[in-house]
Amino acid sequence: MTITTLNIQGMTCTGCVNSVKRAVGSLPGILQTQVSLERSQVTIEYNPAQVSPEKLKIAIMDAGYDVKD
Ligand code: 9UX
Repeated sequence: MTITTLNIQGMTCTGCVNSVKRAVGSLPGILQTQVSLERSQVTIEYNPAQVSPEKLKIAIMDAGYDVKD
């Protein structure tokens, strides 16, 4: 398994946190998702055979948030 942390722009309330969690959680191969509103970060544990950082990024951007590299 692999863990990555992405920096998110545009999360302003706990509703946003839940939206990001839901968007990431809808992908295959996600084991655990932790979102920090304070740090504007999401930490995701995933199976690299099933999902890639690029797919994680696209899912978050589709949900309406920006991902900073
Ligand atoms: Mo809170 Mo975020 O009302 O997209 S859900 S601002």
